[in-house]
Amino acid sequence: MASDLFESPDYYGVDDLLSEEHKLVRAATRDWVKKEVSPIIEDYAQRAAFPTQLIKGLADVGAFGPYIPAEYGGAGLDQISYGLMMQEIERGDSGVRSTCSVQSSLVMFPIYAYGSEEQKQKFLPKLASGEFLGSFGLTEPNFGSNPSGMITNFKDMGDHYLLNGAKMWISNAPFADVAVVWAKNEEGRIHGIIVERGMEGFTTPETHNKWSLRASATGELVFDNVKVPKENLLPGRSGLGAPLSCLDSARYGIAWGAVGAAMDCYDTALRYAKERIQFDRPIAGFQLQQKKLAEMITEITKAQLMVWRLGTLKNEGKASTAQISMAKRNSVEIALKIAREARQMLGGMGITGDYSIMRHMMNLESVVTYEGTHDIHLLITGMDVTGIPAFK
Ligand code: TGC
Ligand code: FAD
Repeated sequence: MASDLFESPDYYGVDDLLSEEHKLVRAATRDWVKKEVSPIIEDYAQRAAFPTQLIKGLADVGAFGPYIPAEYGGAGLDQISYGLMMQEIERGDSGVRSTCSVQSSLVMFPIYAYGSEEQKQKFLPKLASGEFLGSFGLTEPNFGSNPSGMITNFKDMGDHYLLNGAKMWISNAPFADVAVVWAKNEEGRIHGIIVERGMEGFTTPETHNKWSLRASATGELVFDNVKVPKENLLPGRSGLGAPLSCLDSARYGIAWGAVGAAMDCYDTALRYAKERIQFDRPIAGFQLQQKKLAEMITEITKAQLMVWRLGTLKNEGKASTAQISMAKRNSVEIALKIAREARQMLGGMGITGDYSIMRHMMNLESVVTYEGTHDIHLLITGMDVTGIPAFK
């Protein structure tokens, strides 16, 4: 890939809404992405390889558990800092951001929010330092948008639980040391259970042939009579609301992250358009190209303001599931549209790995699907404004 010349667009002076700490966190993450992610990521994506060497650096910049208190190894930052980190990391690659979303919001968050003190002490510091990589198993082959139908289950065997079933499409699975798995007990109630690599009957086959998120490892979690110690059950919350509350946190990070991918595509297209000469003038001088750029910066500006406001609500403990859902849907939708338009602006060069745009575009096809599809998020907003669920 060409060298990383990224300059962040800020058309409405959103920077003025950030504290000095926010700006420092963003600058540190951006510098790290420019130095460690941009030079290698295209090669890893082309080879569909997971860049494990980034794990330590992600931990060092605080991207594993940014808002988890320092006593458990987290960075103890606020929600806007968390959002800015996800923005900068996804500016580099959605797959690298995925690794952080899963680790922070889908593994560390449920252990922090619903785990016992022993579970927190045992797992959180190692997850924060990157010594452990985690995954989150909710989706099953026959239950994606409708996780309440899951069939993965566990039985109480007296001194342990016996876990059976399978999860599919699980980020980090092939490399994960621990998995927070959602399964039904004998009464059909959903619980979170921590499964550790090495437990007999637990396997994590990798999912191949993805055209999207190629630098993120995806796999299955398969449980064949896995004996799980009773102390690995998350005691603090049960029911579908438990995993859905984790999704709130991860969707919030994605809402910021996708803006980062959009900013990278816009910045690349703007620079290219000013330099690329056709018909004896820069293509940036043609009205049709200016329309594309004008629409991109407008949508990026609206999304930047939306996620900033969502961050302030989240800091105050007031962000609702529906508000987070709207921001996740909007950011990913505008990012995908911007990636497609930006790719066209680069002509033939846009389809190559010399530029980041095509990789972002393909990655965003996963981002628009996971953590609730675009359509499911439309239905969440629809339910919120009408009071009538239209899922079933
Ligand atoms: P519904 O009846 O609406 O709710 C069931 C119970 O949960 C409560 N609840 C919540 N609680 C806390 N936080 C939330 N956000 C909550 N949303 C709902 C709700 O009050 C209810 O409680 P109770 O006490 O009445 O039982 O559930 P439903 O079955 O009708 O489903 C609603 C729907 C469709 C919105 C939900 O299932 C959904 O969001 N589906 C999408 C599935 C999804 O997003 N899967 C993501 C899997 S993880 C992933 O993709 C990771 S990718 C990570 C990466 O690589 O970055
Ligand atoms: P389906 O639910 O089968 O949906 C198919 C289509 O039907 C979609 O367009 C959907 O919008 C539509 N649809 C479904 N229900 C309705 C309805 N009621 N009304 C209208 N339209 C509807 N899951 C995890 O648990 N952990 C992970 O770490 C994880 N990582 C992932 C990584 C990648 C790369 C991908 C692609 C997925 C990942 N997922 C993960 C799974 C992801 O959350 C699901 O793919 C997603 O929730 C959609 O489920 P599905 O693929 O089964 O699609």
